[in-house]
Amino acid sequence: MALLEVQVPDIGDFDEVTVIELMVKVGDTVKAEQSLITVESDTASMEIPSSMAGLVKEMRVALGDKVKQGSVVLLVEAAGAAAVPAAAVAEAPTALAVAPVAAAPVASAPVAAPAASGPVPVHVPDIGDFKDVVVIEVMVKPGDNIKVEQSLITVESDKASMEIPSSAAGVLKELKVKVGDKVNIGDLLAVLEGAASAAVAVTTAPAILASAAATVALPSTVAAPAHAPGGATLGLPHASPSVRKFARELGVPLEEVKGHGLKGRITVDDVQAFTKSIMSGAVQTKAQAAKAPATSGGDGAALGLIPWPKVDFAKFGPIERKEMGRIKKISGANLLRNAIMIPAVTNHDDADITELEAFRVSTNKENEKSGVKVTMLAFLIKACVATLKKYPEFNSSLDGDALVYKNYWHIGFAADTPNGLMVPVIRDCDKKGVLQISQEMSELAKKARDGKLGPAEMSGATFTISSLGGIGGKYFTPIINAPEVAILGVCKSTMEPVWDGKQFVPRLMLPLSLTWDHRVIDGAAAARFNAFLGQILSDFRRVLL
Ligand code: CAO
Repeated sequence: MALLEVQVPDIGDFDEVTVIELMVKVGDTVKAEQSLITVESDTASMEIPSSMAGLVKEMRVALGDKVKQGSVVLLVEAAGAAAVPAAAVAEAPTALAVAPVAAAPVASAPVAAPAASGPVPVHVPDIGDFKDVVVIEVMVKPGDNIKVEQSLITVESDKASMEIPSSAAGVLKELKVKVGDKVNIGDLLAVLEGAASAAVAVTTAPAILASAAATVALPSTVAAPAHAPGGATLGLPHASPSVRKFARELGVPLEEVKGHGLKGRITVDDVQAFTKSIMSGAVQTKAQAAKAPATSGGDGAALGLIPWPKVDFAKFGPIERKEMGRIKKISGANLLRNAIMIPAVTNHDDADITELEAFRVSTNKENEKSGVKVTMLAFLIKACVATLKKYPEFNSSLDGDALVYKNYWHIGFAADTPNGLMVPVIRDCDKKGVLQISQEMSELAKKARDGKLGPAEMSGATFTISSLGGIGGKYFTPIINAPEVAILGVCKSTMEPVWDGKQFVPRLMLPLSLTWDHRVIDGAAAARFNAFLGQILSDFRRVLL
C-alpha cells in the first residue's frame, strides 16, 4: 500500500515554527484530524492534525526541528479508500489548518469605538474558525493602564491557545469576562476609559488587528518554564492546549506538574505520572495539603501552638527511622482533625451480657456446621441500631447549623489490619439479622486485612463501633469518625460480682465507652443512650420492641 505524506498546512503568518511535542509515534494508528505534533513560534502554540486516517510508518520530524507550510510531518499508510494522494493533502489547508488564519478582515472585527475619549468597548476580534473558546487566563484588572495590543486575556480551544490583545489604549474600567467564560467573535471583553488616539489608530491599523485575529499566542508567560510545587507562579504552565484540556478533565493543577518535555514543557505523560503519584498518596496537591493537616499535626502554627518538639533521638541511643504507611498517614490526618475539631466527651458504662454471651455460645454450637460464627460485635451492632432508632440524633451529622438525620443505619466497625486501622461499613443493619451481619463482618474484616477494601466499602457509615473486646482493656476514649457524631468503644467483658439487691452475683460485664459530639448531643442523652443499650444487651428481646 502506498505511503502518503502528511504535511504542515497553511499556518497563517508563521514562517517557521519549532516542533515542541510529538504526539504520535511510528506504529500508531491515527484518525483524521487527530493532533500529530505541537509547534510553537514566539507568539503561538498550535497542534497540527492529520489529514487522513492510517498507520504511522515514518516520522519525518523530531523535537526541535523547524517546520513551515508544506514540511512533511510523517508518512502514513492510509486506511482504506479514504486515502488521498499526498499532493491532494498538501492542497487541503482548511482541513489541516488549526491556527486561525491571519487574513481576517479588520473591518469585520468590531474592536474599537470611534470616540477619542469616554468609554471604549473592546471586543473579541476575528479569531478564525474558533467558536466558544474558553477564557483560561485574565491578565489585567480594573484600574490597569492598558496599551494598544496589550494582551488582556488568554483563550483556548482544544487545539490552540491565543491571547486577545486590546484594540485600544486607556484605563481599564470594567472587565466583562472571567476565567471559565466562553467567548466568540464580537463579544464585549472590556471597557476602557480615557482612550485617546490609540483607539482610533487601531481601527485604521490592519496590521495590528490582523495579528490580534491571528495571534495564536503563548508568548512570554507560557514560554516560562513549568514550575515545580512551591515555585513562583509565572503565568500559565508551559503545556499545549490538549495537555491543558486533559489536565482540566482530571482536575490536575497543571501549575504543580513538573514538565519533562522540550524546554520543561508539560506532556501528557507528566500529567499521568502526577495523577498516579497523587492516587498512590506519594504526594499531595497544594489544595489537599491545605485541607488535611499532617499526621503529626504539622508544626501546630495554624492553631497558635508552640512548635512540635524536635529531638535528636540518636543522641540518647540507637534508633531506626521508618516512614509510616499510606493508610496510617491518611487515618492519622483524619483522626487529628476529628480530635481537634469535635468537642468530644466520653461516657463509660457496663452492660450485663451474661445471658447474651450464653446464647451466642450455644448458637455457635448449634451452627457449628454452617461455618458462620456469631460474634458479640454483631449483637452489638443490632443493639446499637435499636438504640440509634430511639435516639436519632446519634445517627445524624452536622451540616452547618443544621442536623441531617439519616433514615438508614449503616454501621462502621474498626478493623485492625497490618497496614493500620480501617473502618469497613455494613449497610442497612436494621434490615439484616445477626447471622448475616456476622458473615458480612467476617468477609469485610478479611478484605480489610488483605488490603482489598474498596472506597465504597468504607463509606456511608452513620455510626461506628470500635471493639477491642477480643484483645483486652477496660475502657478507652474512641475518636469520632466525622461526619458521624458518636462512636461506641467496647472492651473485654469480665466476670464481676454484681449486687442484685440481696447479694453479689457473678455477671459477665461488658465495658462500653461512648464518645459523642457535644455540639449535637447532651450528656443526659448520652447517659440514656448507654443505659438503653445496656438494657437491650442484658435482655436482647427488647430489640423487638
Ligand atoms: N469481651 C470478651 N471477649 C470478646 C469480646 C468482648 N467484648 N469480643 C470478642 N471477644 C472474643 C471472642 O469471643 C473471640 O474469642 P474466641 O476466639 O475464644 O471465640 C475473640 O475475642 C475474637 O472475637 P471475634 O472473632 O468475635 O472478633 P471480634 O468481633 O472481637 O473482632 C474485629 C473483629 C474485626 C473488630 C477485630 O478483628 C479487630 O480488628 N479489632 C480491633 C479493632 C480496633 O483496633 N479498635 C481500636 C480502634 S481505635 O484505635
